Amino acid sequence: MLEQVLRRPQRLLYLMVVGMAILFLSTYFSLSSHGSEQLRAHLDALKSVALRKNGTVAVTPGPVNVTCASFMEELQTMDNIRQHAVKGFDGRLYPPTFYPTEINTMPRAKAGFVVLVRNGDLEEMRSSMRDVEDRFNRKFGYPWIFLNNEPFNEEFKAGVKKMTRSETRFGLIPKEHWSYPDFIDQDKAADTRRIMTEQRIIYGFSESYRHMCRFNSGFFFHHPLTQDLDYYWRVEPGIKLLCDIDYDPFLFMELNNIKYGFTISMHEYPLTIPTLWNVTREFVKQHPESLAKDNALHFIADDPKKGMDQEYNMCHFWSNFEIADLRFWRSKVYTSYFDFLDHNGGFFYERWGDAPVHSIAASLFLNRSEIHHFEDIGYHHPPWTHCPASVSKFHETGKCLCNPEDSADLGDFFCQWQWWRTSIEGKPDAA
Ligand SMILES: Nc1nc2c(ncn2[C@@H]2O[C@H](COP(=O)(O)OP(=O)(O)OP(=O)(O)O)[C@@H](O)[C@H]2O)c(=O)[nH]1
Ligand SMILES: [Mg+2]
Repeated sequence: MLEQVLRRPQRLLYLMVVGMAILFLSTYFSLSSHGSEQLRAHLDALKSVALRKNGTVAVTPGPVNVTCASFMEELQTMDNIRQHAVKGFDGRLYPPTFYPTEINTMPRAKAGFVVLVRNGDLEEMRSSMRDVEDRFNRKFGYPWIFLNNEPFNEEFKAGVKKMTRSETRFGLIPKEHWSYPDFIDQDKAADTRRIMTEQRIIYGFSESYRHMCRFNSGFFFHHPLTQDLDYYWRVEPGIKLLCDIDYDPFLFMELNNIKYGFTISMHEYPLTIPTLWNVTREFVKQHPESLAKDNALHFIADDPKKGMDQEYNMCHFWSNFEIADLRFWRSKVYTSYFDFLDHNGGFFYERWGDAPVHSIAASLFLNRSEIHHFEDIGYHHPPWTHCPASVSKFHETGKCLCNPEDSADLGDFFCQWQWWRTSIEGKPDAA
């Protein structure tokens, strides 16, 4: 070998070039934490270049073709379609298949669905995903991030993966985000649960419900799997989407500088939060600069002249649906507020929900313009529904399957008119 190289020194040059190339490639993929994903992404990119050139590629098995927008433009006549048709599993000719996410070449926001869920909720979760995918995500391809206080089992992972073509992530919640902090007196917490059980307060008996509310109030936005996201959409098992969503709500948030979006608002049960408002007022007294200049206080308090010197009217955004900006929850003002509440102990000594905590924070620390009611997103979480009002925009157009008369907007229990009186958009037109 050495002799051969010495006889022809140019071979040494070839050997060095090949060696350097191998070294470069292996360093590139091993240094990156996502080496294999990057490799796959590169291969996918190469594949899509090939697709753009060739128009369509048959993927076996079955009559599945992949195509892109420019290729679609060429498919104008039956002859074109026949040319590009593919023989399917049954021997029939199939016109090219298209994936809406690929045709939609708009940039995406740094966003995803964040779901807190138990293994036992698999079927309800799959049902929620079916709606979210069909009504929205099959056109946009945002990832699903599942979080749990116990490890997800293989059945759950396989079951939800089957509901989407998008990326799925599965995260375990760190112990310190789902347990008693050392400043909490656990005997006192147990006493509260006993008293609230006697008083038949909803979820008053439940320890896990309190951990869930505390986690949703203070920690999900710190989870490592959410760190690359700016926006999230909270999805729960067993919900329904009732209207097509044909635009990207995350980009909508970004375009309009919106930090918090909701669909349904209602009153909280006062017995679950006896001291939350007083503790909040104490926080604001200590941090007056935390109040936004044009805040939405009028949503949560009835007299605009009285500022913080009045009672909380119990209105809150129903947080089982949220499209919001994670950077707001990670901000100094919100994290200081959460820490203040947490040290007060009301998540355990009372039964503070994440809905009033999020809602009070958004209403005080954000400007009105930074909060949005997604009037156009028809949504159902048992037992309540939001159905868009405008017949001409949402019902005669075939977008929605719901009855505006069933919408949880009016009636004393709900807080939609408190929002309309506060918001910049006001009440939507029913025509
Ligand atoms: N992993 C995990 N998720 C939970 C637990 N408890 C509740 N969740 C999730 O937390 C969210 C809220 O819980 P829910 O039980 O729906 O509470 P809720 O919406 O206030 O009450 P419902 O009206 O009964 O739906 C849902 O996404 C649940 O899947 C729990 O102990 N572990
Ligand atoms: Mg729920």
